[in-house]
Amino acid sequence: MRIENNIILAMDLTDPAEALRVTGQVIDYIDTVKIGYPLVLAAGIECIQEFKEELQCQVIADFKVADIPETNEKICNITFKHGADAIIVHGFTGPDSIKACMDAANKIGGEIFLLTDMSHPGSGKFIGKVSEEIAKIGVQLGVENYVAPATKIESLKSIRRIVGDDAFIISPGVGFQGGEAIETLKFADAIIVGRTIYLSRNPRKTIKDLIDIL
Ligand code: NUP
Repeated sequence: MRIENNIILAMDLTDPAEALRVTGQVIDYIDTVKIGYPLVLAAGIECIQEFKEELQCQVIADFKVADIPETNEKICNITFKHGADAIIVHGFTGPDSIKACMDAANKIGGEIFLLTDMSHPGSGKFIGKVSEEIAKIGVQLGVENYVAPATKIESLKSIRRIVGDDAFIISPGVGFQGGEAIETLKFADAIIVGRTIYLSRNPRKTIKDLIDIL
């Protein structure tokens, strides 16, 4: 996936009109928006198509898919049918569950991002302990895209080492969660930024200033 300016906006505002308005303010600078449960549960899954049509952007659905293979397949099919270009999938569920998402994506021409480790402090308790194994399973399955945390540079680095330079890594946790953009982009292909942009007084200036330092 090619991502303009290596920045993905995480749009987690829950007022649908506001979400569209604020995204519209920065869309000159980016072409990829990540939409997850906060907005989709508030606005309905049709918001994916609405964003794509109104803003001409790519949409990554952050549904952290984590079920049995048969259910994962259904979740992916519905998500892609509603216009998502890619979907984020948990890796801790194991290879069969991941594979079901890959198959669904391949059928429809969509992409999956495999979530290897998470950015919040509590992630050290469980997922952080198996993140390298998750990345290795991804490599064995032929997964091309990964999510790894900006708040844990050592984890991001080791995941990059495992998945290789040809893999595409996107990284959340820059800004509000403490991750640093320039350092993160040494190991990731794009950063995911939410509150720093959408809660800013001037989202357009904030994103332009961020791009200027990258
Ligand atoms: O490990 C993860 N950390 C994380 O923050 C995996 C994620 N998908 N996210 C998401 O990235 C989170 O749900 C939010 O949508 C975005 C980060 O937003 P912010 O902390 O920049 O506001």
